[in-house]
Amino acid sequence: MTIHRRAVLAGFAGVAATITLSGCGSRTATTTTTGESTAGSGSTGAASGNVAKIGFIAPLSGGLSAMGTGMRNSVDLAIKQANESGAIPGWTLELVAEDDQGQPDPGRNAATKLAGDSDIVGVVGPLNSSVGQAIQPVLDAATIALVSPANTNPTLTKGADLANPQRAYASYFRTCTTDAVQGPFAAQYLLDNGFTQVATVHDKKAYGQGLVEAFTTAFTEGGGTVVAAETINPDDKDYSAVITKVAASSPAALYYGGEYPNAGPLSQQMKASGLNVPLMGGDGLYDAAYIELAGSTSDGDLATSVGAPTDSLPSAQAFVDAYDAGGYAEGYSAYGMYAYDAANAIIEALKVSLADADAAEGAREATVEALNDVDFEGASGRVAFDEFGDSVSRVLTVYKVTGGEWVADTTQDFQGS
Ligand code: ABU
Repeated sequence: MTIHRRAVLAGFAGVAATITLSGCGSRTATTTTTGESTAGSGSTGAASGNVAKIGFIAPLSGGLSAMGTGMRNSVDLAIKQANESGAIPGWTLELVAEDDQGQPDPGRNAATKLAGDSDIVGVVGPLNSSVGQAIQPVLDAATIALVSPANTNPTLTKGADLANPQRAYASYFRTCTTDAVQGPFAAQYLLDNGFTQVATVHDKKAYGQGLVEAFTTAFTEGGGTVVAAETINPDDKDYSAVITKVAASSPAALYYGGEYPNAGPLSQQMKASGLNVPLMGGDGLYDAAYIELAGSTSDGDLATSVGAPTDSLPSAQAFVDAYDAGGYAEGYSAYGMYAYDAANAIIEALKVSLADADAAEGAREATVEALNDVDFEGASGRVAFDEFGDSVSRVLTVYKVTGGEWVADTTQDFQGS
């Protein structure tokens, strides 16, 4: 697929995810959801020598596990491939995966546990920006590189004052683009398609609130009107009060900041109450689980997500084929490709930092430094980081629920903000 402005894509079906990890192939460590490292069987191509561990933190249980398990499997695949190819002579890589349940406190505990393991040389994760905020200081204090495939809140790299950006943590990088791009991309899509009166709702979390703020700024600057601005709580199940308030403003669409465990039921309850307008959100909605929760009335709902569709992206085909051959029980989901690229970014850095190292712990600082210079063609495209640790990619896709599946509508290298 060629990425171009206003490209129209068809035929993409969202990837369903189920629960259990399927071990496959090599000696590379895989993990339980409690974070205990367990060795698989078979050949690694690097069976002797030193061990260096790559940590992983994401939701492996709870409502967001459909995304987290796909991320974990994709990191597992990158590590297995590195071991099988002998990517780092004299070293075997192992994966230690921890479950953050999508919450800051378990995430912080996971980061503390990983920081205490002297073999850990880098960490992939987390999914949630609010968890990223919690674990950044823990891993930075231990000089451990953290590469997120999925955190999209811009403050994680540029600090709280986005008008005067300063790199927040030297050890933090991400392979996805940010909500400073995603919010305006969604605003432009709605304006281009005649939706000029829009209500917003967010879940008060770092990701949801930040995404709605970025959307609102671009939408109003583009000539749109936000006719209602409401919030929910992440633990809410009944959205009737907020739907009543939003409906009174007669929006043409509702823009939601948050993730699918809330967004799916919100869509379902909106439509059931008679508010039959599209719900649009960001990457936190882009999973088959959203459609399962929202039900049959979700046709026409919209989500943006980072990058081009994995299953039709030529650069991702080797990843998709290897993932399928790996026998994983869960789909790679929205962030598998980005997690795979994040793990390979760390592995590229380790080729430098472990070359002359005697022990993994001594290579932590050099791994962080080497990540600044990483530049390679990954599954998602070019993988490299700017002076803030952000991905150089600004590619995004709009997906629309069509016939009960996510179908790619527009992929764009968005330069609009
Ligand atoms: N961007 C993925 C959704 C979660 C988050 O950033 O918090």
